[in-house]
Amino acid sequence: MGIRKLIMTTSLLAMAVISPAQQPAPQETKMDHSVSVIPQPLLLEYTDGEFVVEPDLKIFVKDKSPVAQAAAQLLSDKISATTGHAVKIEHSEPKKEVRNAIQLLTSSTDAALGDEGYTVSVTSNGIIARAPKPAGLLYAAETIRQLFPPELELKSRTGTSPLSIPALTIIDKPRFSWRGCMLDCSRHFMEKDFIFHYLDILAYYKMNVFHWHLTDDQGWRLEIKKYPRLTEFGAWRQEDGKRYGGFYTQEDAKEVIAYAKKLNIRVVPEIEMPGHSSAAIASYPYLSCFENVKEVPSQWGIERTIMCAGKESVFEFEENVLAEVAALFPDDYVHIGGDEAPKNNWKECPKCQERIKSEGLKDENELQSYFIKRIEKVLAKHGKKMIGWDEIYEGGLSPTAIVQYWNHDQYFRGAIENGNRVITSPTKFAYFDYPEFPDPEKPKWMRILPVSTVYSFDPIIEGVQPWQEHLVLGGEAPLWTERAPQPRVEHQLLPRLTAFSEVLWSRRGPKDYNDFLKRLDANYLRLDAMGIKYNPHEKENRGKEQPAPAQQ
Ligand code: TNX
Repeated sequence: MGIRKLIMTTSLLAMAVISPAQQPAPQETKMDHSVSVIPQPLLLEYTDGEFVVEPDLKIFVKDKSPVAQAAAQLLSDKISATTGHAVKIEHSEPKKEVRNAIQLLTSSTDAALGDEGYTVSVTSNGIIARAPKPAGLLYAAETIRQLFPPELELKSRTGTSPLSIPALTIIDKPRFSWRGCMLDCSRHFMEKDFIFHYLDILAYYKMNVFHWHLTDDQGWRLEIKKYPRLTEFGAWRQEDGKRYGGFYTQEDAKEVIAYAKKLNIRVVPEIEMPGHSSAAIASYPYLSCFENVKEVPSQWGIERTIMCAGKESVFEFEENVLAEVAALFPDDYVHIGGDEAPKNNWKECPKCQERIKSEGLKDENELQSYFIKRIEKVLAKHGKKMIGWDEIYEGGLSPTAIVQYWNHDQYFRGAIENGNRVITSPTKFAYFDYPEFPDPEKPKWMRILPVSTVYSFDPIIEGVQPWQEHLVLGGEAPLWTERAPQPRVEHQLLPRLTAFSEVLWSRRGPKDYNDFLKRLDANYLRLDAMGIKYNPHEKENRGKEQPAPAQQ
């Protein structure tokens, strides 16, 4: 790096580490080309010249971690496919200055970039990415992918023009550490290869949490060795007179976890309780109060029958299931659902009423809180932290539970006031099962959620005080799949994920939706090249969106 660039990089870095509120807008002084990156990097500055890939391009990566290696492999695969020349990966740092190289370095970087930050410097000599941690190198690689022309994303070579990138410097790091997408694999089973593809898309937009909704009323999807009927019976339902469903073996789950790990994505499994549990109850009817559910439901909605909170055998079941889940999933977090649990049965069940009495509880809401708190202790024994949907607030919240806010503003506020940590997923801004534009095939109760509304979201919701901001871990976009079987998932996810990723990654402050749209247009070309079937409505109906609702 020349001295001028070094000085510039150092001063950019100094700007990058000052607090977000003080940061000036990203500088994009156009030279002869321009690039479009989503999510928007913290700082991007063009310099002189351009880097042109030549046939003997090499990638250097010394760091042996799976994430750093995956970053190198990703670039090698893409550039090799597009240019038709195999790009070699050297597992070392070059001894002296090299030409025509991409270097991915974890040495001599600024620790202020944090666990996921990185810098990229493109000159006519090549590309140098630096990051304190391997995750930063992966995000540098994902950014570099977007610096190249869209042809990079084609599966095979089509053109003969050389690949090039304008000379520039990027300094980047995320605003939030929790950047998630949930995929409901219960309402519709998603094949393992599709999950890999979904993870690739998440990583492309620098998302780092895959919340895997594995159980619900309409199907139990994870093999549990102690309870084989959960998947022999509970993973299947009748649809159009046919047996329909599927499940993941524990080996499948391990493959998904390993694949995600290379992409710096944590996998948070969700095992629903005490509601949304009909598939488990149909497999083992003793789990309910009245043993009256014997079939896996094939209709949507909120089921009245939930797990019994009076029987010890139910807690024994959950303990055994969670022991296998905790052993399988290495991440610190497990999601236990906790949403939409109608209390009708509990009101009538002698065992539940007995529990209310013996534990000195006021009502069924406190019984739910008793249930959830007991489960949290089970998870803690396995070293896991518990996440639940915002209804876990009802009847009393434990101080250590993490609340996923989706629908109840008062529970979000209450949780923050209590000092609980929160993940934001409000239906108004983050529900990717809702339609982007009016769609007669979707139920009327679903709001319309256009890209512009997603873009207007801020996880630091109005009213959160500066001293409470650290409690907001970030956000997640839930993709429920009652109306989105596998072939429809890309359509629900994109382009809204582009906006959501920018909400979670990019700097705080006034947003420029028009600038985002310009970058989105460039991004559509990449998605086209990847063959992704995103929803075309935004592109075709731009400007006709409904205005965004108030944050609360
Ligand atoms: C509510 S969000 C649910 C899901 C449905 C979804 C449909 C939440 C915690 N529960 O069971 O699939 O609405 O939008």
